[in-house]
Amino acid sequence: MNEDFRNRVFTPVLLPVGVIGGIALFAFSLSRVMLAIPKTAATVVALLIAAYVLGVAAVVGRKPEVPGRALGIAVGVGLVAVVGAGAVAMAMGPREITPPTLPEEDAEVVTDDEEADVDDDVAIPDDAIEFVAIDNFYTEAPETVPAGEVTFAIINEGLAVHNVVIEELGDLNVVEADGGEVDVGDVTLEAGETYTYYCDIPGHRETMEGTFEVEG
Ligand SMILES: [Cu+2]
Repeated sequence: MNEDFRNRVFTPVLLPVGVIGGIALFAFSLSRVMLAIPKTAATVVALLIAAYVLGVAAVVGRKPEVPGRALGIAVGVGLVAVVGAGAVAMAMGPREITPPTLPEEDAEVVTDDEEADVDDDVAIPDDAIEFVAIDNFYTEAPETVPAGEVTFAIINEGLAVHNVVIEELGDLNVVEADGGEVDVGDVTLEAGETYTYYCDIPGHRETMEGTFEVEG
């Protein structure tokens, strides 16, 4: 190499640009390879490359005994190999990357916007007056009820506990069920009366209150 060219162009410009470009090309190609091959293979490749880099470093450490040309060839061969593999990998495209799967949610666990499955441990008589509750509303409640002794049933499709309390009967708690549960209870009602029912769980009455009339 011409001495003048080496001092004015090669050492200050071409060498650094070449080294930086080579590193960038190496990193890019390697990333393509890593994305294309299976995970376990990527680990093996990474180990091999680490070994290769250590090998080159060891050679550099013994540089006085190793001709610069041999070192250049060793680095060049490694670079060409990785870049070549990178080109192949790019042609293949990345492997299917599947996101880590979260553990299946426990079927028993329900989130706020899901309704609990009501289990029917308690049998509801056919003639029962049904109240269906969620958090915090009655989605079903009677408007008229027969007089005399009647059976109330609460079907709690919410998560919180809900009940049906009748104000005119000394705030009698007729039925109460935890989330996903059912409860049945009897109550005696006067003909022609209007009763106010509500849920007496603190804070619930605001949205869980209504009236029904007893047939007379
Ligand atoms: Cu309630």
